[in-house]
Amino acid sequence: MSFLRSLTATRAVASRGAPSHLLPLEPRQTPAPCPRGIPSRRCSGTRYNVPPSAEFVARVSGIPTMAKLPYRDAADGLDAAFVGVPIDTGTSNRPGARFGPRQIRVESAMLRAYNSGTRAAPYESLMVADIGDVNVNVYDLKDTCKRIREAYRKILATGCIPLTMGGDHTIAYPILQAVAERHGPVGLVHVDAHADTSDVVLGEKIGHGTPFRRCVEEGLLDCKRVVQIGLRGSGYSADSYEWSRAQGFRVVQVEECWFKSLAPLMSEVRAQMGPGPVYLSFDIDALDPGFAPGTGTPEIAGLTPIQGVEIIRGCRGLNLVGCDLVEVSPPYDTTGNTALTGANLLFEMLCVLPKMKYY
Ligand SMILES: [Mn+2]
Repeated sequence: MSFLRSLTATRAVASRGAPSHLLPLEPRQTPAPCPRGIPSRRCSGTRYNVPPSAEFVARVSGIPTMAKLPYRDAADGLDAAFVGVPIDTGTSNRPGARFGPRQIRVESAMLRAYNSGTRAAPYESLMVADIGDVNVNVYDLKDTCKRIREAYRKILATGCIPLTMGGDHTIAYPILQAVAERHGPVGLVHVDAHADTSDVVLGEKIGHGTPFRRCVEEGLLDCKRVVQIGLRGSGYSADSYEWSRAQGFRVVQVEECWFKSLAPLMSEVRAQMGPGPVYLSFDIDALDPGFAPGTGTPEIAGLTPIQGVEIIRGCRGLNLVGCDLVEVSPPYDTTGNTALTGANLLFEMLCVLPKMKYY
């Protein structure tokens, strides 16, 4: 039984009060149009995929796709797609991010269809689905990068905006190769505890500490339109972010974020980004490990989830061409709250994509 058939059948049952196994499946019905100005989970345009509401379909039932959306095996016909990239081969410390996409999908069962804070209606605005995972090579990071680049070329060629579930931060490099191939050098909103601009680590050029160095070398970024937010932790020299600043990046160390709303910062970031294409890369370790302990390289005194949400909501109006949420490591996430936070941040990203309808 397909998602929509199941949803339709369950809705029909809910309205009649009889158990579903006693009733034949009904043909797909057209949901009622929304009364003007009154959004409801039960009524949304048929043009779009709409996840089943937990009012009618048990949250814990079904195969866990991101946000309970239908699964598709390709991006054709989609405006936006959730994609998993399950690797941790690039991780320097705690492993486990290869399980990130799977756990984010499980915890995403809590997500509902509307954004209560911003009144965004993503499933009345965009055709969205979960298109599964890139088939990575867990034995070979360079081959994995090639596979990611090729997979994202195909996704982007359809005009679909990828919302990526990591996976360690290495994946941002091949994703941005594909993004820049399509859009040219992009602006970057990079939220992270670390700059990820190392040159060589243990003799290797590819890893989760090097992606943005590689991106600059290959001209994938419009360096005057790059901001790094939340950077902190001990460094290999006194000025850990000198290289970033020398490229023209704006660096916002975490100390500049403590004890305050980041809404004013994001107003400046929007001015910095302008109308050009922008990629949003959010490492969950930007958040304080008290909130998000399930990650590979935690650093204390980080951002709050509120500040994380402010950053993403502050990207509303930007020409976003792709987003990722990386470094969720379920083995270190004993409560599931890191993956839950990741799922919610991905939903917030969906809710600021271009062409979003807000009530
Ligand atoms: Mn990172």
